[in-house]
Amino acid sequence: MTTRIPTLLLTGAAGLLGRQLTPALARCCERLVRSDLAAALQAQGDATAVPCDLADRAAVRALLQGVDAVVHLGGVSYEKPFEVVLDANIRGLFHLYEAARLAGTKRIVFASSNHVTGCYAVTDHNAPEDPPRPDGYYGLSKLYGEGMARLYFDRYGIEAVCLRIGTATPEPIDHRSLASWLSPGDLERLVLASLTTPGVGFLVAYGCSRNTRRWWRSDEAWARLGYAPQDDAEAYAGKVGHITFPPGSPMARLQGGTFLDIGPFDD
Ligand code: NAI
Ligand code: 15L
Repeated sequence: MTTRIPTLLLTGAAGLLGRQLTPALARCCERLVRSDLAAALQAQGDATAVPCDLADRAAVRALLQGVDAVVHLGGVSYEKPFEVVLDANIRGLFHLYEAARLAGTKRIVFASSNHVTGCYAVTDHNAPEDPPRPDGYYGLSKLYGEGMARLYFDRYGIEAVCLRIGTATPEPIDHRSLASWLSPGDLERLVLASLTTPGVGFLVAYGCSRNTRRWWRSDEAWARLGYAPQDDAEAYAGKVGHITFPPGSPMARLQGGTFLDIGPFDD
């Protein structure tokens, strides 16, 4: 993979991170194709992107035509009932990977999530190779996405970097994110490294800054990517450190935070 990608597809382009990453992604390719749900694009007044529902197999096949690499951000980004997660994150991943195989796409950078391991304790220091412990249907769907990426690398050679992103916000928002924060600058560095590092094969990495309080031991994966985070949430400890969850609650005990307070979804 050269450092300047001929055609790069960004899904979830109308979302928070999609909008944030667009300028940097545009610089690292010859042609950036941005896509999202029609309604999301309309809400942004965005007429230049390609509307596509990931649940629509034919539309996803058309979208991937001529695409060399993908930054896949599209999908449900929060804990929801299984049926809500199903179309975008389960069916959608299948459609994306099948379309990528048919189109000869070389690499997919997948926005996985820390919620793949959200049931680890806040006192744990887990690494990508430790057993998954999803904290809900959303986290489980991201684990499925990582499995899909592994399968399509092993069988069809599509390179994959699965980024278990922490809390990607302009600044840390609470006590929890003093551990999980991924700063905007580090997000950009991590995604660009995931796209352009040669011979990456298949890799799962956590996505956080060099936070003093970080839970995740991702140094090996970061070294393979040449990702050196530059920001530390500790600088915000005085500002947000007092924003905590009820002591002893699952939110306070487990890494997934507020997601542990959502569900079960009884009819
Ligand atoms: P977001 O919710 O702002 O953006 C997701 C985009 O996906 C939305 O624009 C939405 O319209 C689109 N989408 C939803 N269903 C779709 C479908 N069926 N077909 C096509 N597009 C669909 O989320 P955000 O914050 O920008 O996150 C981007 C990705 O990164 C998501 O996959 C999320 O799960 C992941 N992530 C984000 C984190 C964060 O801190 N923002 C942390 C961990 C993971
Ligand atoms: C995620 O996976 C979500 O997409 C994002 O909205 C945040 O909640 C983040 O995790 C987090 O854990 O802070």
